Amino acid sequence: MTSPPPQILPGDHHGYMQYALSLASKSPPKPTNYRVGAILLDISTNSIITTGYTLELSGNTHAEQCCLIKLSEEHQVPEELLSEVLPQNTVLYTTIEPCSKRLSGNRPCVERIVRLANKVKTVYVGVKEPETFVGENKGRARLEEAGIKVVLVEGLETEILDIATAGHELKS
Ligand code: HJL
Ligand code: ZN
Repeated sequence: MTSPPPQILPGDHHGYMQYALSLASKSPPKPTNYRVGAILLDISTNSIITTGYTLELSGNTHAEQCCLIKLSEEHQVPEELLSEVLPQNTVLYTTIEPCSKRLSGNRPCVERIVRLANKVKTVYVGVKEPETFVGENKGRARLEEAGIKVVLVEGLETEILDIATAGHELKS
């Protein structure tokens, strides 16, 4: 379990990104991916729906994917049908932009989020994905095509990338 979040004021994107970063720092380092933290927030009530970080759950799991798997287990609803249980105004905070391609070939997080586009209105990202693993990430464009707004929250880039690449031999 994560420790309860500090009270973050509605619209404090920097505050939520900082909290997502604290989640990322719990992720075990792995040279072939990034340590990422993510939060799903109900903006109507300013309440956290769920959180996740890279490799939090067993298997090769991404932060955003962990958020969705945890919610799916909680509600006993398959991941692809989560839009049935998500609040009307859900937003996602993630320290690195959601992936559009994975070296492992697993389903990219962008596809998982696009399935929930009628509920997930905005994705706040702390940095664009560095090009180390999969070249240019098409995540932002794919989300925007699906009508999801993508907003870069500035100011934590250095810390986000430091935590994301901790344990990597060749830092990007
Ligand atoms: C995001 C994560 C995570 C990445 N990106 N947004 N959240 N690990 O939790 C993106 C990176 C992939 C590699 C390797 N990382 O993770 O491109 O093995 O981790 O499927 O492409 O792919 P796998
Ligand atoms: Zn991903």
